Amino acid sequence: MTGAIFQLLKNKILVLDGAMGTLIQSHKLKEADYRGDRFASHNKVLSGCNDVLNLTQPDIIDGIHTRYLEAGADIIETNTFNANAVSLADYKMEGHVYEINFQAAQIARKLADSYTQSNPLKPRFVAGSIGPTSRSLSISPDINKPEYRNITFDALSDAYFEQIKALVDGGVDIILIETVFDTLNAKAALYAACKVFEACGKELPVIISATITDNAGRNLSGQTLEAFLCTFEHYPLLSIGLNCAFGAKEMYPYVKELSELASFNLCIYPNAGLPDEAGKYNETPQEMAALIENYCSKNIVNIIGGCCGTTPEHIKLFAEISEKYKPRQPVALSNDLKLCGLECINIHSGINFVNIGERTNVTGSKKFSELIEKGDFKTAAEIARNQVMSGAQVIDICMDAPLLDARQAMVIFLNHIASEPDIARVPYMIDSSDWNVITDALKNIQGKPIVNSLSLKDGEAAFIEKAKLIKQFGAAVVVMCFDESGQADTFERKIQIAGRAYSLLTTKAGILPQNIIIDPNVLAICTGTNESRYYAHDFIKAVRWIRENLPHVSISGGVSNLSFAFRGKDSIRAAMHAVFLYHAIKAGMNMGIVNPAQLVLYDEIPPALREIIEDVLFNRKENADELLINYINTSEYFLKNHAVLEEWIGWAPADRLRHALIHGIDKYIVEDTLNLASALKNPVELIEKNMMEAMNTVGVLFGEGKMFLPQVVKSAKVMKTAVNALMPLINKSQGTMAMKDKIIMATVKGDVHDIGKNIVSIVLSCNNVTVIDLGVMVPAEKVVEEALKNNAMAVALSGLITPSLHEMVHVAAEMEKRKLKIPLLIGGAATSKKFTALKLYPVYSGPVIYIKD
Ligand code: THG
Repeated sequence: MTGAIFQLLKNKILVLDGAMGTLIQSHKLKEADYRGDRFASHNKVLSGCNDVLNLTQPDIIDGIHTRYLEAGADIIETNTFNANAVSLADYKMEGHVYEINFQAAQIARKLADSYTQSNPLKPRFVAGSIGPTSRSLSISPDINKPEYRNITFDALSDAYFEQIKALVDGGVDIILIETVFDTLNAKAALYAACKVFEACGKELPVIISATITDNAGRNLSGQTLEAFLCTFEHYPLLSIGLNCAFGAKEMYPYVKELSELASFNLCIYPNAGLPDEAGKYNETPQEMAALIENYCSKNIVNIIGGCCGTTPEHIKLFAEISEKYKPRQPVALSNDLKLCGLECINIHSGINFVNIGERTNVTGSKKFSELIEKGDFKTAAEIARNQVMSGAQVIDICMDAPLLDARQAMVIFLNHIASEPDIARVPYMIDSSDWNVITDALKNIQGKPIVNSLSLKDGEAAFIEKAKLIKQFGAAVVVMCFDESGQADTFERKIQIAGRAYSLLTTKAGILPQNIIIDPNVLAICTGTNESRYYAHDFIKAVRWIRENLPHVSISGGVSNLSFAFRGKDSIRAAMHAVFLYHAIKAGMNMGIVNPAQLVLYDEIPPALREIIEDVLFNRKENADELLINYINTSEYFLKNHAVLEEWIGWAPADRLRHALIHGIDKYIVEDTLNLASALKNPVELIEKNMMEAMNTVGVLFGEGKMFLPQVVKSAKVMKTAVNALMPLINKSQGTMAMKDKIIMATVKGDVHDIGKNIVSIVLSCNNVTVIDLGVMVPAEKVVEEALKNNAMAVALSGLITPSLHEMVHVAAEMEKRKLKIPLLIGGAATSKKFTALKLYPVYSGPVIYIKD
């Protein structure tokens, strides 16, 4: 039966039922009805406790299911949304969880079976409804105590276990984890479901359905839809979904987005419109059916149904619609490593390097360690923030220190930073040699983190067992090249262990290769031992072998380990790291634990020093170590130490501006920009000449692999700061000339890049155009609405990444649909003349113009 529904969904859109609560309300039940005979003397008010009705008014629940089955629902939901111990405690009914769920499942089971029997061609299914409870694992209920939670992962998953066990015993076909406002709560539910499946010896299909609570398309705990999806991609869900919160109309852009991303079926069951002033959902069956038909006709859904305010009349129309259209085809799961915190990063082959901030590590930073020991988590969080601001795309968090309760420190720190969106945005790497610290961490992180690390040092059995748990939590994993006989320090040992670990993880633990990160051990060089002369080169050779022989893995390492012999000499260490990374990245290393604030450019290192470092790394000269130490002791580069990195401060303003842009340093950028602009009649010249020249250099360096993406992003951020500082001057230089025409500008949905667009916007402003800049991640519907509302003379779209092209086609089609005739201007790195001509021109009948620069 359970495989049947997967099969059925390949060819058919299935219909889920409508609201339970709305129909219960229509019975206008009184307190005495809720209580029935059974709970007549219960010591707490029961009105509103819909779940208890399974025991006290089973006929009413039976009747509601019957109406939905009659209407044509393929799947009916048990009346158990709040039937867990946490929620039922509000009514002092927590002692009846098992009974309520079992009974609810039985009521639905019997009806579904009898309908299936009477028409075997239309099998009916029962989904056990699991609500989110009113508590959140990711959000503190007390703003003064960001690390505080009113429930733990274990307590919540225990409560879910009890509920799910009863539902399974009662005979449900599907586990439906719905109205997810906090992804960590849903993780606890899925974790419990897996435990139940293990206990019962059978696995049921699972659906997880999120509810979006803001217009940015995020859930309450701040995750984007893409991150929400990424969190569950390790599990073979029957379907991912969206329910509640919005009506079918408002849900459109989010359904579209999920439909383009999800490798699962997609289930939607919106409310009957938005609530009116009385909180009632009034969209009629016909109105809502038209919107649902729009989804079906576009083939972007697999399961349709209704949430708040929907009735059997709605479902009847949905059932008719579902017969007319083919279901959506799920997207193939990619081979890219995807990670997420509140936001998702997709480490595809176009990204040459991901940097992981090393400073939130008690053994790697004295400052961090002191703060954690003092219990000053707030200031410790600033170190995390600094890492992210300096370009870390992941942060490595380590609390392993002899005098610290690492488990406790890890959980407090994680909960603390969970309420800092500019930190929690990025995925975490949990760095510990204590397995308990890792499992505690996994229970306190929403999104998809990296476990750092597993190794074969305790043998295969322990390795596989831990790997399976990591898989269950959906994390990626770093494998250190250690085995039963210790650390791999030669090329041969590194690749032997890497290959062995890869094959065990993929064949015995079911981990996908893209979720494996191999760390071939960066070891300290120049330590005086003969072995250390080979460490760097063997690492780089191992990287190349792994890249060529272990498909789809990532390769990482603790880069700062390399230069331990030069502790305290930060500028020389930074130079060594830069040269090392330049070669390791070329060989295929795509991630590294680094201090992102201290990355320097390969090209900026004095050639003589670069050559000496390369002699050391590749063991090219007998006395290479000596030469390096000599250089350090005598050269200006070292003598100046930090000063060398700040030498540019004495340069002429235009050179300073250029340096700051290329290096992504925002410290003096406003001051320098304003200074230079004040000498110009037309401040725009500063952008057109100096700034664009610097940004072109960044582009060239990036193209040559001499800058990593995070560095480019840092440069772009500084560019933006500079442009913002110029804005008031530019506005002033235009005087009070009246603005004549309006242009709508937007970076399309799914894309956040807007530096280029902002520059274009300034240039246009200087030419007497009123620019209405809608910002980034703008849905097509919004672009068109604003264009109509403002009677715009043109729409200009920008996009930097490839998926944006697809979105632009969508905008063009939307403009055509709404009968716009104004020019559509297209720009941004991902776009081209060819794309504009072949993909956009045919879709839109107004002028379509590609803007190169
Ligand atoms: N592989 C994996 N994980 C790792 C490592 C690795 N985690 C830890 C470590 N190695 C990577 N992290 C660091 C962090 C800091 C330093 C080195 C490696 C470092 N810190 C300065 C020092 O000790 O001199 C601290 C200076 C200060 O106190 O500010 O060098 O290889 N998977």
